[in-house]
Amino acid sequence: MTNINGKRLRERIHTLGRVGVAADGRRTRLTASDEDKAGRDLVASWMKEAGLRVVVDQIGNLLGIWETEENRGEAPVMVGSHIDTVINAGQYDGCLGVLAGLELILTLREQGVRTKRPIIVGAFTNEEGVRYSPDMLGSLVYAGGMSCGEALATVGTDGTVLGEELARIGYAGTVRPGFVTPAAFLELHIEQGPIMDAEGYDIGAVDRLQGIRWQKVHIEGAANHAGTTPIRMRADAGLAAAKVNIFCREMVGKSGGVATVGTIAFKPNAVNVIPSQADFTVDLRNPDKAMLDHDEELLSGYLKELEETDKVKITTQRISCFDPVSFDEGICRKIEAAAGRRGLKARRMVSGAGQDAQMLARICPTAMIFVPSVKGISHNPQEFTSDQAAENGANVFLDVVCELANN
Ligand code: HGY
Ligand code: MN
Ligand code: MN
Repeated sequence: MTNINGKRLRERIHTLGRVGVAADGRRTRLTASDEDKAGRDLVASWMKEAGLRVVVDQIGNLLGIWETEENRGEAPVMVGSHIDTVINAGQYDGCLGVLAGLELILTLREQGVRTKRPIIVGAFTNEEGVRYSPDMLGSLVYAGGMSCGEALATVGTDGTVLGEELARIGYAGTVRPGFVTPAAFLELHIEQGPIMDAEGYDIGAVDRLQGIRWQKVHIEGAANHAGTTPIRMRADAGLAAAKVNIFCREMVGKSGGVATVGTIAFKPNAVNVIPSQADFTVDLRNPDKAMLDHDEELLSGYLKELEETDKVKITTQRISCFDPVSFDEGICRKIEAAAGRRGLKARRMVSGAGQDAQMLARICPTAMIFVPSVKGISHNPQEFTSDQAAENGANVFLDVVCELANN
């Protein structure tokens, strides 16, 4: 049984993890930022060092291709994830999948193993969707779910244009996204939730992924004096925003979904002025499409009610809309069997997070492998996966990719 080089994988996770850490210790590599460039440059250098053909496509996806004289031209097995992060992020989200993908190729080359199919490892652009939305943008374009032109024209939360920023950091590639359709796609990722850690599982065979809906909400009220304005005369955009957040929490308590108001800004944002404007985002998710659609309808109805009761005007803009996805049953069985051969405890999992795999599933048989996140913490610098857990996942990843690349 071939094993990956655990020491090299660990070192690279920590080396990449140091990229984009500011003086205050916060790690942030937002898409197409200077910090993202630094991460991309590092991973591209490792891909080159591994002897891969490095390709950047027009949406900035960074791809390392391992092909031989014998297998050139065969549909490849693709692995990969992302190396962009949220704000003040952990160091495993996405990065583990990219680095373990590179590691398995390095291991196979070093052990003189040859596969019938080429293997490609990818780092997809803008998986997190914090600066530009929707999230999973690079893999969405790669899978043909959005035109490259439209994606490149996306305006970020900071007013920048994605295509211009990719050019500025030197990652405006020339190759058409989707230039090759994989025979299969497999992504290794941390669970980012508490289940596997709490229940003592080593490997998650991810067979489903929940649906995601993101929307921007703008509430227009009336600025007025915080002291002199009687309650009955207020059109308080800030209060209305708070009511929406509570409504969403109560709504998903009934539907079995989750809701998050992750960003919010008031205008004029002064301690003694009733907010005239509130701008915030709502992130709704549910593994059940019908429930998710219903929650969206309930929220839309509530916003109309709120306009009456709170004397405000409310407009919304949808910025992400992805239905739940089922992954490939055959690959999930391979993951479970490979874990069993290694004496690792495996269970089926549903991904609560959006993933690049959900986009690749549109064009080829796809699945994911999860490894545990201690206490389920993620999108937080406390995010942690033990060296052994990462190595277990990377070895099962290696086993399954080998099977897929030789069938
Ligand atoms: O939002 C998500 O689920 C992912 O981290 N982009
Ligand atoms: Mn991720
Ligand atoms: Mn993430």
